[in-house]
Amino acid sequence: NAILVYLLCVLSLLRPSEEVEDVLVPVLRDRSHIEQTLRLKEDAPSNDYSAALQRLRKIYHSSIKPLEQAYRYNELRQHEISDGEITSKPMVLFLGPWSVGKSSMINYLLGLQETPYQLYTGAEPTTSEFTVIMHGEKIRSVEGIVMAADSSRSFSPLEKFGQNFLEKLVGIEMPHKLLERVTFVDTPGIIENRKQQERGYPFNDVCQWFIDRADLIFVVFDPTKLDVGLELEMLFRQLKGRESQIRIILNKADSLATQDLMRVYGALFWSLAPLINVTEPPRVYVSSFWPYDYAQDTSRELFKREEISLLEDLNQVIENRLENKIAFIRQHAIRVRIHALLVDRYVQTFRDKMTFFSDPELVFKEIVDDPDKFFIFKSILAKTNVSKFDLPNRDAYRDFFGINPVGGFKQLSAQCSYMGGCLLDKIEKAITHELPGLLGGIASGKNPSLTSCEATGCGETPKNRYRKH
Ligand SMILES: Nc1nc2c(ncn2[C@@H]2O[C@H](COP(=O)(O)OP(=O)(O)OP(=O)(O)O)[C@@H](O)[C@H]2O)c(=O)[nH]1
Ligand SMILES: [Mg+2]
Repeated sequence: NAILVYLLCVLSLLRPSEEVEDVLVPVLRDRSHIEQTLRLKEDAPSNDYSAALQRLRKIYHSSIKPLEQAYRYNELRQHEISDGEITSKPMVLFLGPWSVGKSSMINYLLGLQETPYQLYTGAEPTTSEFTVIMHGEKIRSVEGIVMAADSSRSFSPLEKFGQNFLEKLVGIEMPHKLLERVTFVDTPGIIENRKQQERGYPFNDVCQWFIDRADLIFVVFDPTKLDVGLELEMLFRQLKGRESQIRIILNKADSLATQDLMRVYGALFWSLAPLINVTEPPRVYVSSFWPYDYAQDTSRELFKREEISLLEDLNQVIENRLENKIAFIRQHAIRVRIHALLVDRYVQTFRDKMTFFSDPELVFKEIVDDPDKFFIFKSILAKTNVSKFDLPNRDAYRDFFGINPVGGFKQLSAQCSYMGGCLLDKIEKAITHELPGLLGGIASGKNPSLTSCEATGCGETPKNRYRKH
């Protein structure tokens, strides 16, 4: 390799100087609107913000986690919330087919082009790693194994995808005003003819992990290759339920004439319509998100306006980060509560059916095989404030009790202590009073304090974590 590099250096020195001058240097576009729209000049998050985060952490540890542990919620959903996840910055995820311009877009947003730290880009599939670009005091790259081992980061749960995957995970830390507010995640582009096992790690599961946690998901397309294949279909299936986070980007719009662009826009909707199962069409941004000037004779004005709308969208996510986090924890608390109520019901039914002569295994098998016969799920629905859409899959409980025998659980009525009160009461108080109170505190610009649900007018069902404008 050293010889090759040496030869290349010698060759480049031998090239006539006129030839070097002939090379067209691409003109970089002005980036001032990025700083302006994202308000990067303003100060970093205030003390109030970190105080509210601390309060949120405290509510989680005192009111939600004890119930989560008592009923082993983590075994059902594999979603334990770490401190890193509570304090983490909003995450913006870039997905899409290969070579559509995902890495170029991140380079552009962060102004990394022509610097030694720019992400690799190229006309062939280039990004092969899940790359997390985050804030740090100095520029350095962090290996996946290190990121997963550090429990103060929100990426430690990724360890479960195996060592092969950790090899394909990298972090890049750098001091940057925008990264003080958000974290970007670049992903390897989807290649339609590649099978999952060829990657050596569960690509879809990893994508799902990031999709579940992202605050904003940019699905990027290239107008010259709009074919929808099995991989992309799979991706959209995974995006179900996160529709309000999805933004579709028709990138490289400057590579087509306006009329062609219109046709491609129509074709994009046509091919995506069967994949997105919502009544409201997703927001599509048509522009060219790269650092260089738009091609001649293209709709510059439109591209620029589209870009500013996208930046405003991103800014909304930054501004709403605390509200989103609280809503996320509250949604989690609602799920934990329902899980605890269900396990309690299973335990109760089991105890009622057991007689001195019955075989505990057979009795419980009958219950877990057909919970409807014993009105387990129905009785939970009859409780106030439980939506049927929040109920977990009943088959999941067969697996759950396979690992966690029913005899190991106490009933909810026994989960009380003289000093600490009852676990169920605590989580209900968090859902209806404490978390909405925190939200109310932010909304009115006051210091976060405890207010009641009536004062904030909150409902039981969590609102969209993020609303489109
Ligand atoms: N004309 C034009 N070309 C672009 C634009 N954005 C990116 N490109 C080019 O498209 C090619 C692919 O860009 P990348 O940023 O590497 O694409 P990617 O989506 O990260 O690709 P993978 O990492 O392979 O999935 C590069 O040659 C870029 O120079 C754009 O807005 N307009
Ligand atoms: Mg890339």
